[in-house]
Amino acid sequence: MYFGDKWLDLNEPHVMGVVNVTPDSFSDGGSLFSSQSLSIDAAMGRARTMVDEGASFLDIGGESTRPGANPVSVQQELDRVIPVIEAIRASLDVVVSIDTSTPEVISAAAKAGAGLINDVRALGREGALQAAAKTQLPICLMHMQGDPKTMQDNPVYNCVVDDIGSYFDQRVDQCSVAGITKDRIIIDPGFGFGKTLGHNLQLLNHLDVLSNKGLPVLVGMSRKSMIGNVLNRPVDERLNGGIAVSVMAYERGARIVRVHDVGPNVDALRMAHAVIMSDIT
Ligand code: PT1
Repeated sequence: MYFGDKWLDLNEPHVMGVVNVTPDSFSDGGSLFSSQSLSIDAAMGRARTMVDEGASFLDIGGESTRPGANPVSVQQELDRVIPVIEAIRASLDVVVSIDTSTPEVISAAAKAGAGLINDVRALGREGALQAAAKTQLPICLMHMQGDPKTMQDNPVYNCVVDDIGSYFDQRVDQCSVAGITKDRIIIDPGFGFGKTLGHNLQLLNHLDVLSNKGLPVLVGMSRKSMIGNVLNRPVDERLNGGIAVSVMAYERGARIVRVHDVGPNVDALRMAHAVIMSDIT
């Protein structure tokens, strides 16, 4: 699949490194900020390390969407993400993914050189489908039940795997009407977005159902509460559990894994890939 000017073979596993440019990130608590203002140098240092460790994508997000997070203004989001996208494009060989739901940010990020649009609201905001269609870029559609503020208040599904499968069938049709063809769509079940622990574990165990739709699958479980709740560990002690679920997702067909700890995940997935490919002569 082409991500702007860069082609990546999605038969192989790829790691997407998270670069949070929000002061209220769940995993690093805004470590790229000093006195509320974003340090481009700090963000670039983080970005360069992730590329050296083998990241194929860097995901740049200016709005925190973790459970309970507050909304941000369009201007704030633009001010946070655009300078970072430009700096990465100027010096690193990596696909820049823009983690946004805002039409203005989709357009500006594409102009600044982003190669993938990653939207946790699956282009559900007014004008987002049209803005994304215009960029001609691939889109990652993520499933979320409800909105970040309230999504963890008693989420309910008939069958979480089938419900999310049907959701993507519908959403892909709506994208097609807006001019976004299937060959540009990646799907993501949205771990932790309006799902209980049981829902998240079942989704991972049956991820093959989603992979079998013929669309590439991306997953994000790194440091999330689904790991914390099983292991009873705080956010900075979830790497080992994270590696386990990354490999399991890859075995069940996921091809892009969105993580904070790039190096360990790259090693784990390269190893898993070597094993899975061993019968092919
Ligand atoms: C994700 C994702 C994302 N996750 C994509 N984009 C976040 N495509 C941001 C918790 O339960 O999975 N896929 N962008 C981060 N969101 C969360 C959600 C962080 C839940 C933490 C939790 O701890």
